[in-house]
Amino acid sequence: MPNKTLACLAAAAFIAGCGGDDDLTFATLDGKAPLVIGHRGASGILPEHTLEAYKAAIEQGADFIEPDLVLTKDGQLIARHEPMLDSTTDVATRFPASRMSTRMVDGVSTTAYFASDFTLAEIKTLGAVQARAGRPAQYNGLYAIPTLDEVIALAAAEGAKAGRTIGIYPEIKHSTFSAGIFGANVVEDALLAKLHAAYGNVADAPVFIQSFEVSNLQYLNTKTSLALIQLVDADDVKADGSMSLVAPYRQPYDFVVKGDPRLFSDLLTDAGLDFVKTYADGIGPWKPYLVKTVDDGVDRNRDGMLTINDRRVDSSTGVIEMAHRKGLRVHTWTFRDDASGYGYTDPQAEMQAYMKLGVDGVFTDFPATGVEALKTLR
Ligand SMILES: [Ca+2]
Ligand SMILES: [Ca+2]
Repeated sequence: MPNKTLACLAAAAFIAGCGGDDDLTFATLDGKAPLVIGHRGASGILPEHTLEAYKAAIEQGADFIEPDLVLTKDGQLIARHEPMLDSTTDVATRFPASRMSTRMVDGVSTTAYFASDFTLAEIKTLGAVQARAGRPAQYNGLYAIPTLDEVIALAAAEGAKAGRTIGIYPEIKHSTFSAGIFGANVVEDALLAKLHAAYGNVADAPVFIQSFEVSNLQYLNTKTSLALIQLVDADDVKADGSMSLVAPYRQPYDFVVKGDPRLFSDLLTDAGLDFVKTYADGIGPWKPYLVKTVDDGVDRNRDGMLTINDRRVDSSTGVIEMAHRKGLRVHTWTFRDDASGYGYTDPQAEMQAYMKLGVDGVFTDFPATGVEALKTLR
């Protein structure tokens, strides 16, 4: 091994210019470039969780596409961020209000059109709509809601076309809620049946399974060699830069049900990461968990107010380094061109800051920005 490479590997932090692009050394767990993960597809430009949005993410250069998954009434896995169809589809224009129901979703009483009350055939009559204000709305109603099978087929076909492997990063949404309707581990077993058929039951498949809950990942760990990622949430960042933990973003919901007092933040301590390591291959913390910020009195986004969004990112909180010492990957979220960057006004510079700290992957609604951030990282 050339000395130059050795010197690069020996450095604790990201090193630039170690012999050209091919030899760039990253502070990631495996030393490879961090993954750019198309969050709900290229959801910044097209309605989220549609084949069109995933295809756009691949065309923009994403390494992985991310389908969030819920079950239909007839037990089919479809890509939706919530078990409710209201905010991301035109269901209210196609079905009467009598098809709505009221259910407890992670402790919150919710009246909505639930995917679990509709067959796949019914859901296939819906059109996806843009969920976030300020994003292009001209595609509303044009694209169908895809099944997991269709997402897997798309990744394979587009990967073959592009000559590279396109991974998929499925998230099981609201596992406890789903178990209450369909039975314990029904959604987990349905997911594994699809993934094992498509990719095999192997650790190096281009697949990560993610969840905010813990027990379902522990269950999956007994059933699969596929990589598992523990997501770590919070509800907000306080004015002093510390994390705010308020229900339902205070604890994994299965912890709430079981009376386990641990908070999301407890999963990122030394002991918490040791615990996660017993069943998962990595963590997916919300990005403010990873960086220390300071208030230096500068109105960075020039809106006349000093808020959390103006704080300067100072350094790592140590979570990335501690996770890496334990052999855990760190994939963080969500990077958006059109939303608060917690200390950054340039979305590309923001992603680069996290890449330099050593994150193994970034979830972004704008994969092109992530690809460009990586390309110009020095
Ligand atoms: Ca997700
Ligand atoms: Ca400001």
